[in-house]
Amino acid sequence: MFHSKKLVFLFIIAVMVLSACQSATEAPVVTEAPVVTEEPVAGGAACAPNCTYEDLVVGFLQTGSEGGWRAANTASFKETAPQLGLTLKFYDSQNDLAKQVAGFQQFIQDPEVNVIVMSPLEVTGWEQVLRDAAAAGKPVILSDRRIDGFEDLYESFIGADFVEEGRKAGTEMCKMLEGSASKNVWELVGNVGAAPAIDRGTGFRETAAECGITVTKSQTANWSVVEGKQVTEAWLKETQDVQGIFGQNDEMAFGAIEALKEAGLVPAEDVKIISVDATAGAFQAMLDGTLNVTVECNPLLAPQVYAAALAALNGESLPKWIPSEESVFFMTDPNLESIAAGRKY
Ligand code: GYE
Repeated sequence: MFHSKKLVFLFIIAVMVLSACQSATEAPVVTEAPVVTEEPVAGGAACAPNCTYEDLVVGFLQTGSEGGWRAANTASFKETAPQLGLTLKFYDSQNDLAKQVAGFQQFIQDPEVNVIVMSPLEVTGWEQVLRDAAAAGKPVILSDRRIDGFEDLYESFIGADFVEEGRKAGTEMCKMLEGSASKNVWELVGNVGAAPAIDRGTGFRETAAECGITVTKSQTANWSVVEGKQVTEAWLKETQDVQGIFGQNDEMAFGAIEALKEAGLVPAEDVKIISVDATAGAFQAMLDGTLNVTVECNPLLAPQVYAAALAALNGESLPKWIPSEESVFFMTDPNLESIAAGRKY
């Protein structure tokens, strides 16, 4: 009995991890509905424990449309829903927390929606709506970004280990600044209060400290090229004593690259640059020789998230965190061109 339950559980995890590994370069994988366990715990839905994707109506609260990563993430949800046969209600929070909370309340009230999926703009501010969703019998799945606490009020978080992404960036910056007389690094940070902004900074400082790197400047640039450029320009007016720039996403690093060029510095040579996301734009910048390293953050999360949403609708228990599989890519990789050609985003 215990043995077969464990097998079913491991099967669900295997499906989710597999879809994560394959998704970076291929079309979203259509995953099979999870197998029902022998003693299912009935979910709130009338069809549980035998709900199928056709029964699933997902209310998805997206952050907004702030860049390449987000566009790929949104496309993953919009493309995969019709492939699986589920109904998607998509809400664009326009990077406004109040709008995202209002959208959450709308989905609680919407009689058609039976599972709520959210990419939280910030790590706090969710207690009340999570309690209201629980009272309404609507399971909640977190996609892409975690929140602080209240694990008992959502089914699962599917997304990256942002601290580990930061650690990877710190480790690579150490390697590039080896032997450098000074190791001053500037950090372009994501929107204040967002999990990737907080965690990537934590992870970067952890490994960067091991080789004596000092983060001498750090400021939000809200994931944007324009603000990434403006912030870097302002810093360059103060000093050019910088050996590395850590852009918490590709777009902010692109802005820094432009600012360095206009200041007469050579990006990726005079100043080493590392970004996070590994979007197509980052591969182009590496092929152009202006970006040294990009740490992947996988946006193609929809197959895993929808599989988890269906499992939740059927009242099955899920691991609280399902991390996505990710790599690191280098300007110096001899196969960079063919790697770039094979990527979906
Ligand atoms: O790194 C950034 C986007 O939440 C992981 O949000 C995501 C981040 C991603 O704006 O480009």
